[in-house]
Amino acid sequence: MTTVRITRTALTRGTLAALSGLLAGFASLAVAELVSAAVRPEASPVTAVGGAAIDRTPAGVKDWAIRTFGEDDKLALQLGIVVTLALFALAVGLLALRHRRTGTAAVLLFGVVGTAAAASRPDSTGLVDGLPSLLGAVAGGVLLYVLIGRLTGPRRIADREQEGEQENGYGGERQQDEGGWDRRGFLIAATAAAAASTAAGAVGRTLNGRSAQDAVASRDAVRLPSPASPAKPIPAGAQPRVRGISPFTTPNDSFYRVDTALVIPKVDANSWRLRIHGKGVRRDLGFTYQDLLQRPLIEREITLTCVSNEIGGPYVGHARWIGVRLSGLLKEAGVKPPSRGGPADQLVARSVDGMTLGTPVEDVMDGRDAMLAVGMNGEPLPFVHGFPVRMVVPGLYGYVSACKWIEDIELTTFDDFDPYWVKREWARRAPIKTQSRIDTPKPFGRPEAGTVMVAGVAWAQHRGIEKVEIRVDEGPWRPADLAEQGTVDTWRQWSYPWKATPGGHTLTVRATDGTGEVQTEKRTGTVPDGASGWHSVVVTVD
Ligand SMILES: Nc1nc2c(c(=O)[nH]1)N[C@H]1C(S)=C(S)[C@@H](COP(=O)(O)O)O[C@H]1N2
Ligand SMILES: [Mo]
Repeated sequence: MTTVRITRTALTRGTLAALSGLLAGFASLAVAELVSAAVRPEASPVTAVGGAAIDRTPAGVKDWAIRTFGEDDKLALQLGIVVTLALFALAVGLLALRHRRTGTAAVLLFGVVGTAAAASRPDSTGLVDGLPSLLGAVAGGVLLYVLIGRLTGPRRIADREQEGEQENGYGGERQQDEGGWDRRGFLIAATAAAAASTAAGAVGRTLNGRSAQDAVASRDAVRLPSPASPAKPIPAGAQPRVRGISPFTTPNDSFYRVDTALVIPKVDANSWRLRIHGKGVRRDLGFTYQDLLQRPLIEREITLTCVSNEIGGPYVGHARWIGVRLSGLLKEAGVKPPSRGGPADQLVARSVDGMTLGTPVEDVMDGRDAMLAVGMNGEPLPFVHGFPVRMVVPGLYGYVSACKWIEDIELTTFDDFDPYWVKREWARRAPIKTQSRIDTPKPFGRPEAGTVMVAGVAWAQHRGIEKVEIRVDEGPWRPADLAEQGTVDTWRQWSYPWKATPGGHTLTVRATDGTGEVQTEKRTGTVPDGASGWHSVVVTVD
């Protein structure tokens, strides 16, 4: 009987200690969230540690994460961090039951990790960024110390208390009086801590949300001027009427998103500034958002593609962009492309979240419609797509051209500076490879025998698409019907009425770009400069 009681008490205390650890972890995060409202939302520990983790993720793993979790990759990462933290917190609670000081020190150690991560983020505003993690850890450490104190009394009293337990059952008044295994005290302290932490976390969340309100208001106030140079209208024949094919224009809310931002930057357009400076710049230039809107704007149809897009993958989208021609601004700053003797061959764009992207100066100034975009499909840029201003350069993968939340343009050389992705195994220069994708039928689809419409998209931005061909099983290549071309900077839709016969079949597509080059069959992965190979779909015809 006694043995059973003791075991049960030990078990309960162990459970409560683990719970204390969890509670301390929760309190740490909640206090950190509250403090981050006074610093900046990005300084909260999960965001900071997550950001640091993203930066240290090898290209292959990042690619795997994008493949596996898609655009939920960041959610998956944050969940991963929280689950890991929770497991550690449980362990630290148990440790603290045996060694109260060591357990408390472990909590503080986590705080140091968070503090270091936050303070060393590329967009960090300095040591203050470490404050949320630091104060959070102190709060968690103190809480753990106090809670464990309730669970452990001087040994003798603890022993006596176990006897008391036998007489009294659980939660007897006496235990508290003896100051030992203070169950009621523990429960009161734990409940209070849980309530206070929830409140602190909620207030922090709300305040962090509020700091974005100015940015939201500034976006709501934007009226995009009509462009001085409108886009060539999309030909009516650019969009074949085939069910299951991607729409020519991708709506903003379904446009793919790829970036490293755990918290989407909410930039107030009223305080936004852009600087242009660096090698070969005769005079530094600075612009406000209004400065840009007052310039003659160009409007262009441009298809964007991510280098992480696999064969047949979804990271490609088309939009109509409005913005300021970048070459014009560069010329005003006195910049010359290398072909005309300019000393800078790389343009490095920096975003408010510390991202750097490097673009060949030659490409930006060769007459293509490289722009600082302010509008996407008729509205100000959505926050996820870079409000207030982003770069768009036709023909180059996003990671070497499409800087979102841009705030700085520096002219430099490829020798002198490696931007973010280049430091992570990706190529310095990355023109978009010719690609084609079967949108319909879907892989492992079961179309009925008869005429089946095979259709999809092909892209080779800035070269254009000249031909798309389809192959059924190992049969001959046959030309697909090409929809009208938007421009060389847009993708092109195609369709092919296939006389489908019952059984399993493999459909394969390949495109030929505007220079006459046929899309290569050679399969390569996305690292370092984009995937190549043909897209195939296997179907069973009923
Ligand atoms: N600031 C910032 N800009 C960025 C990125 C980023 O991580 N941070 N990712 C780039 C990449 S890899 C791509 S493919 C495009 C994607 O733009 P989208 O999310 O608007 O589709 O943005 C580019 N611009
Ligand atoms: Mo990308």
